[in-house]
Amino acid sequence: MTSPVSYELVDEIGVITVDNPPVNALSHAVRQGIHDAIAAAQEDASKAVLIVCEGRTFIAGADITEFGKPPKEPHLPDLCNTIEASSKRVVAALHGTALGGGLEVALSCHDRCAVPGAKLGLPEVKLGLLPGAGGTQRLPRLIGASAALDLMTSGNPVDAGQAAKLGLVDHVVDGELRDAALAWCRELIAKDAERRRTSELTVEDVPAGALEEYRKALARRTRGQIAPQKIVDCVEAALTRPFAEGLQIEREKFLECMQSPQSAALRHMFFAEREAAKVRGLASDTPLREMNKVGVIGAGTMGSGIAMNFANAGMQAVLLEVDDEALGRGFGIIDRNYQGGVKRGKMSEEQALACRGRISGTTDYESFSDVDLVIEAVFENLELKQEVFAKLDAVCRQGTILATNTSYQDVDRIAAATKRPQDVIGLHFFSPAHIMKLLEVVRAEKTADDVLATCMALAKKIRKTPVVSGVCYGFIGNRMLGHYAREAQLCVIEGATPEQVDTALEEWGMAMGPLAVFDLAGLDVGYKARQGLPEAERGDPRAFRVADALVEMGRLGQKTGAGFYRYDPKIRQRSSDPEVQTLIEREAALLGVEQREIDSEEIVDRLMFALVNEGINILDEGIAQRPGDIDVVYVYGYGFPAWRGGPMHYADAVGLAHVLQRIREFEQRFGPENWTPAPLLEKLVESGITLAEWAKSKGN
Ligand code: 3H9
Repeated sequence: MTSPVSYELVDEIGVITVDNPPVNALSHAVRQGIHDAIAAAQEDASKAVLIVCEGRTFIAGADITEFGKPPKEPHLPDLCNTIEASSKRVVAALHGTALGGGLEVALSCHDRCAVPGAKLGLPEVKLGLLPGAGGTQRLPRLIGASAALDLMTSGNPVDAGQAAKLGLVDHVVDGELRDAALAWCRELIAKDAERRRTSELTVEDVPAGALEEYRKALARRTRGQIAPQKIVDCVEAALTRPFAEGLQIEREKFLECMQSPQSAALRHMFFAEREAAKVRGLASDTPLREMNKVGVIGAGTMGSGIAMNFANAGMQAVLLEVDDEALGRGFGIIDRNYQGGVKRGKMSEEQALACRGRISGTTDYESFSDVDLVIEAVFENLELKQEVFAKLDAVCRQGTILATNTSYQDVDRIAAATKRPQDVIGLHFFSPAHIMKLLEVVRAEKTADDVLATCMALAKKIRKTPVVSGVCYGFIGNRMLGHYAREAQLCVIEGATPEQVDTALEEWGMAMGPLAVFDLAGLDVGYKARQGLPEAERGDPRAFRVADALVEMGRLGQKTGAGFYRYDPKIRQRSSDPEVQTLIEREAALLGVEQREIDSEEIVDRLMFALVNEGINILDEGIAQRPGDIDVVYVYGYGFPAWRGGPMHYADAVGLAHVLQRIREFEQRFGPENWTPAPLLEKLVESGITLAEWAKSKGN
């Protein structure tokens, strides 16, 4: 097998070229190749060595697919030490994304140059890890402890310009990288510039107590996660111990992270997100429809946010409303969102203006005669949506993709309102639509392959994470949420306070407890959705008694200053409300439910296993393609902690047998209406395989 690393002498410079597509990850063959080339350079006529990569990027990190397999020499930390110890100057030439182990290789080089567009970062924390090839020891020595901590605990990259300011890059090159880097190497040789080994630098001290302060703030920001604090431990070692000892400490902490369930969950999420973008049975060469101009119907919070996504990606967006007043309100939302983005440093004033300039308004359906895609975001009502689609069928040119942003309605029935059901699809955005990453792409019975392929590609263009769902009430996310929401509210009727339920889930890792989420979304949303359903389909009436009563009292959630909680009008902080407690007790008495103490374990298990059980039904019915897709939906759309890997990964992690046992207990205690074990769960437990193994056996 040919090596992915080649070595050649170009005049007096030994050039090491890594060519390991797609991202030049440091597989064993790459490590070996660099190691051999550095050894060769010690013996030949080279005066300096250049490490450069082919393809779209410099080395983007260790090869994650090798994690968990028996490690093979040369190990990456040793390779980095070998590079740094080289008797010949070693220069790294960076382009694309120099990440993780890739940046650690660059840090062990004596000089670094980069093209202006290069991004440099240590994203290990996003995989539940820490930089494990000397990064935690070299980075603070090079750029100072404080900047190093920020870079490593956030995992976010910096561009070449910022990197140069930090001292992470020595030279930003113009023109073609390889030639420019060779020219710079010649300059360094000619100047006989001092060779700097990062490990020999001293770390500038930090003020007393600064690390402790940093730890506390970090703990608040990264609640529940272990890797960020271990990064601080390593930086502390860099500040207080000799380099070699620091490396040892880094190694220990790296291995602890690598073996942690948190890292397993985050690595699962990394691959699940990429898998989710692939649609089973869809040929990779499916032609894509051209997408330049998008129409959006409805300029409420949702429609306005949706339009911004396309404008931000450089596309034209036309917003349609019933009259100018409604359009004005929509543009008001858009302007506030852009101003907020500028204030938070997400974009410059000029960028915001340019994006805003790509959104126009109309009150006339005829304006949609030349759009490539329409997304309908009107009120959740099937008849209304069918009317809208019939109108679109009349005005849009052939080939326009007609999408609905419905959260619940039957996309097949919406498609049937047109004469072109093959062009109809669901594109379910999550609120706030210009921020939330998840996009459920609902494949209806007759959706054409090229429509689906185009929407998946479009999702990437507007920086969303798409997950394909089949048609059912609520699709993947909201169908499962219905079960989670039911248990949250039953816990309340049975005696837990709203605060207790939310705190239990938040301490477990959810971004926000369920009842606080309902208050944020508006209790009237669920209320109206229930009113739109036949009584038999509304679910357990005991579950919604309190929420319905709150709506009838005018307590719609945060927007009215009160819902399950009372809200401080200035800072929107929630506080328990005795009035709600009285209401709960009254409703429980009316329902004949005897209230009792409920502990956090029961609350968490009931909510989580309700999610898991329905998720498994969804898989069994083929609504979701694979368990990882469900995890992506929950992590990117519902505030599920990524470090727990989504509900399906969580079920595998705690053991499906345990999940089934708990569900059977709940069936005994609370009845089979709400608690019937998913048949696939029973089958998997019987055959002793995990959901991940089951998915693999199905070719996922
Ligand atoms: C580390 O370095 C540990 C060290 O500190 C210590 C060790 C001792 N390995 O994302 P894309 C695959 S930890 C293996 O769609 P993009 C990916 O699965 C690592 N495979 O492209 C996908 O495969 P497929 C620290 C990898 O252009 C394909 O490449 N580094 C790796 O949107 C294309 O990926 C990171 O965490 C990898 N490291 O984004 C960086 N990376 O086509 C992780 C990617 O079969 N990577 N693949 O689905 C990324 O952030 C993005 O992939 C990147 C490109 C920004 C590089």
